[in-house]
Amino acid sequence: MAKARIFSGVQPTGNLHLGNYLGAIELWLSLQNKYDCIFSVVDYHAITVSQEPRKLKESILAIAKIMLASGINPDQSVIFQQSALSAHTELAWILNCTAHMGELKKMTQFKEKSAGQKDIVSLGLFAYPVLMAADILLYQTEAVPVGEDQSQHVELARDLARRFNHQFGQTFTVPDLITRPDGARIMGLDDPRKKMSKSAASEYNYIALLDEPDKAAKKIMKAVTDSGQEIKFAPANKPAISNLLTIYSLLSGRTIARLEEEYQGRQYGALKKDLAEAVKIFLSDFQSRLNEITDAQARQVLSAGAAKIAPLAESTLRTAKERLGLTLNNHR
Ligand code: ATP
Ligand code: LTN
Repeated sequence: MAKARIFSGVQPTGNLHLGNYLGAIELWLSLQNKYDCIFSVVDYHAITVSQEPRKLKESILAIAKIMLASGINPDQSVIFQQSALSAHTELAWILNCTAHMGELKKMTQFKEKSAGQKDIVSLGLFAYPVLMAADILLYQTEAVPVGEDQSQHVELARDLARRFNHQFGQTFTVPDLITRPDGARIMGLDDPRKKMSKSAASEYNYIALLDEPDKAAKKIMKAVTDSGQEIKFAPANKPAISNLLTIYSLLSGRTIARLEEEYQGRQYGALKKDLAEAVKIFLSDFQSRLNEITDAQARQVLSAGAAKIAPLAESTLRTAKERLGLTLNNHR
């Protein structure tokens, strides 16, 4: 029996960090054997805010390499560059014409990102969730594994799919959302009330996957802590320590309850020191795998991936155009 299909994407912007890895990539790895997976380097999403062309080009390859080094197997799963397939922007335009301004104005990420750039906010940034819906719906995707911050966008993709199907006839699969069972949301090391983000103002906010391991260990040692002394998981009262416990638990495979027990009666410094060591080991292993992957390999994986899924994207786009009355002949 054919496996159900999942689709997800990462933007080639800045350095990927532990939040992206633990919140999204590790989730993808856990699903790789169960589903047919499509993972995209979503470069059209990246240009919704200004990008330096040379850096963008480097980042596209860098993300493909990170996916490979993380353990995404290109013989099993597809990795491709979004802008290689024009069906994404074509379907996005069609969906733009069914999406409502009001529902897009409610998107939390748009509100946050546009507040950060007061001068010029692109129309693309506003329409970003519709492009994301197009990415998902083109492949008749059954489920979308993402970090919890993206759930509102997946909900919009579901609404747009249902609306189109209802108005024009069955065209798109309505996708489910998959988030980590533990709902892990990794918070900033310098401000544990906001998510860890590569667009954060300070580099002490995040641990980048490409950080020099000793430097990353220093960032953990410098992370803000909460008042009090007890090492206890309580996100509302102790957001900083809870975040460190979450990261440590995910990296070490030990439950938070077990860590609380181990650190009972000990100081914050002891937890930080052990976590810093765990981060160092994780990054050293990860980076040595990454260094084995060449640019040529990454390019080859991206172009083979696009070639493999192009027929499915084109077929869904053709059906959507037919349903809308845009196709003048009967060729399928
Ligand atoms: P950023 O805000 O850091 O620029 P982003 O969320 O805008 O990142 P992507 O890099 O495309 O954009 O995100 C890739 C995946 O990583 C998404 O599934 C997202 O939900 C997840 N993710 C991003 N930050 C975190 C975090 N702090 N904790 C858990 N998951 C995260
Ligand atoms: N907006 C997502 C990236 C993304 C995506 C997608 C995720 C673009 N298209 C389709 C899942 C499915 C983000 O993580 N910032």
